[in-house]
Amino acid sequence: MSEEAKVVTKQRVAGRPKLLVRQTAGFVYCPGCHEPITARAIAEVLEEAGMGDRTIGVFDIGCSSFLLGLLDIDAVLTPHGRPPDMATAVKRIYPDNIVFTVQGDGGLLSIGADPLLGALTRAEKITIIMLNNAVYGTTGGQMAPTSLVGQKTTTTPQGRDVIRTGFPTHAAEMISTFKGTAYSARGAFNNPYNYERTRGYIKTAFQKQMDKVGLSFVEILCACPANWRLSPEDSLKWIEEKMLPEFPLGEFKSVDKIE
Ligand SMILES: Cc1ncc(C[n+]2csc(CCOP(=O)(O)OP(=O)(O)O)c2C)c(N)n1
Ligand code: SF4
Ligand SMILES: [Mg+2]
Repeated sequence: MSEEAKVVTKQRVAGRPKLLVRQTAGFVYCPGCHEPITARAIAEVLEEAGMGDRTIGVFDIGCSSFLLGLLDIDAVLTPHGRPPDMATAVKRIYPDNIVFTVQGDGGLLSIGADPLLGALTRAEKITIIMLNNAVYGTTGGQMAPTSLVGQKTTTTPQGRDVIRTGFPTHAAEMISTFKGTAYSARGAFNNPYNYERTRGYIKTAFQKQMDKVGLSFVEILCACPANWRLSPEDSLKWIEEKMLPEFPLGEFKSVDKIE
């Protein structure tokens, strides 16, 4: 083997971030679920910033709560919907640490709408990460505020009907309208390019918090093959064809100062 080839062979292109806990006793997530990818993105960003020992994650009840076991950082688990309240307290006690929440779309936009509104109104210097899988995943795929018009869920078996149940909530756009919001973006994990982009959004959101600008928010479109009743591959198509037209990706607000 030539010297050049040896270098290429040894070059490491991917690996497990140190803050990502090796799963030895089985993996709780369903095959094809995108939620655990969030842990990898967070671990990579924190490792790069050298902030692993100065970050506190606040986790909600829901499938996202299992991220707590994937990340080697300090963490709190709250009652359902309460992470913004808990994160407010934690951040005020540890103002120089990164404090973030991870919540489902149900946990943030319906059950937890009140804590969200409070944190937005007070312009808390926390980061909220919301996993949008268009259903209540944990409890069996009921309609969430983000369910698409016509989407069949266990509580809308004929499809979401706008007369009875209204329209999907666009969290990233809504949160960007609050004065106290420093950053709001929407990403997805449906392909490597979008993974990189979304990791960048998380990095920027944490940076806005470290710069003490205001509240930062990242919404992430996540496949839930188990409740969508699709294969992991067809779930990627569903994101591409159904979710992306309704929930466009990008940054909706990014400011360095709130005045
Ligand atoms: C106050 C309260 N209401 C309802 C529940 C039941 N519950 C647990 S998880 C969940 C839905 C979670 O859905 P979502 O937040 O979208 O997270 P996902 O599982 O989809 O990631 C519900 C309704 C609860 N535990 N506590
Ligand atoms: S129910 Fe859905 S969100 Fe929960 S682990 Fe399974 S695929 Fe993921
Ligand atoms: Mg959900």
